[in-house]
Amino acid sequence: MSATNRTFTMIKPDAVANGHIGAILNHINQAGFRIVALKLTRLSLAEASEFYGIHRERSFFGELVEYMTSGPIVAAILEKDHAVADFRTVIGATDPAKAEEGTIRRLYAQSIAANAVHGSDSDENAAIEGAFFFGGREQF
Ligand code: 3AN
Repeated sequence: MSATNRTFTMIKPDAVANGHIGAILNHINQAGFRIVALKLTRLSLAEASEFYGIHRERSFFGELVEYMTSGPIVAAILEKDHAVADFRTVIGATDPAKAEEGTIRRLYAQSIAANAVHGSDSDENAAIEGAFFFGGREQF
């Protein structure tokens, strides 16, 4: 997939369980992102460990993997100019208590671990993360 104008997101287990899929997808569309790929799925322990491999040495890695496998998630590839940076603005800070008013995490997140959504932190990771979940025929 082409980088620079695409990012990858997950609606995390807390937000799915709390019935926020529709509101969050609407928020994403209203912010000007086009949905390129979309699925409801559940990560295995092995998949979550691979996806978050960059955080393997962090103290919260076990908690993160356990949490991300606790229920279904929505995975999506999103398209917009400056997608990675603009989506980070739309979701807000990692800790929802520090996230700006009106951001997805401020509106829908529970805690720093259960923080409602993931957003890629670079074009390179957006491409890797999108390819982790979606084949070419699942991207539109
Ligand atoms: P972001 O998702 O804002 O880029 P990262 O990359 O620092 O944040 O962290 C990845 C994920 O790890 C976060 N989305 C969050 O779910 C979890 N996480 C980060 N810091 C903590 C922490 N101190 N305790 C528990 N989970 C954390």
